[in-house]
Amino acid sequence: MKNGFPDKLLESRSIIKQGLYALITPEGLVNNSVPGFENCYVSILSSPRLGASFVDYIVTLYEGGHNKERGFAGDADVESFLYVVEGEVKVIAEDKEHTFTEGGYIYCPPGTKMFIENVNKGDSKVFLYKQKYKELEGQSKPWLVTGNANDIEEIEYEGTKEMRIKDLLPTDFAFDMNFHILTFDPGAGHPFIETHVQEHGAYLLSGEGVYNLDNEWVPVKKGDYIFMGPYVQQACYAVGRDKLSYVYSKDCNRDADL
Ligand code: UGY
Ligand code: MN
Repeated sequence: MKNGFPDKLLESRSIIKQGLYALITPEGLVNNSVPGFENCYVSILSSPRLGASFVDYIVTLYEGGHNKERGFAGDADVESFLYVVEGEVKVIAEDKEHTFTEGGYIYCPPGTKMFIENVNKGDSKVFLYKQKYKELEGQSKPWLVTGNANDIEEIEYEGTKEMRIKDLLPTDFAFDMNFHILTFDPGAGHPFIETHVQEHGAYLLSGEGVYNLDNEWVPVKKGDYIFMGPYVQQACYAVGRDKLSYVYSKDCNRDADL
């Protein structure tokens, strides 16, 4: 449910550039009825319709909300990932039960479904992802991974101590993508404007900043979502008093297709 009739002119910070980049702010999100999700507010963020090769979702699970019957993803060639933004969720995958609080995450390899349930007294919020897994000849398959970002040590990014990264998944060729968390101290920024073949879907966990997307500087803050397509220029500065941090996906460990 949104806020009813507005008392001001309608406005939006969202920017959509199909295939290039998108900033999607929380005010514009709508509920998508996705089979399997019960008592949840599900917003599809990136998708192939936007030009992404993956699908991202931000899902609020209301008290008792779940996807525990049909399950999420799990097609033979589809891998998936869940990150808990707030609350507490139970996930059953490969017949094992896991409970995750804020910062908790699970990666499910191709063919593994996730059965998700909110076990918090109030709402829980999760960032979800799925994409087609790209096999590598002679390489073993990826495996189920669980963890909590709060237990992972930060590493300086490209020699910048004010900007730090965490790798959430193993750096192993079995995996064709990784999830990371980048954190910027107030005033810190990328050491250079990146231009690379990989795509990102990023959910802002804290802080405020200005983000360079295709050489346009746009204000961003906690709760925003950014899609960055292949080769789009990208970098940011953290502004304000809090650290800016975001969790994001990045394809890796594979050659470019011809
Ligand atoms: O890993 C990355 O490519 C990351 N530094 N990109 C980004 O923050 N936009
Ligand atoms: Mn990047």
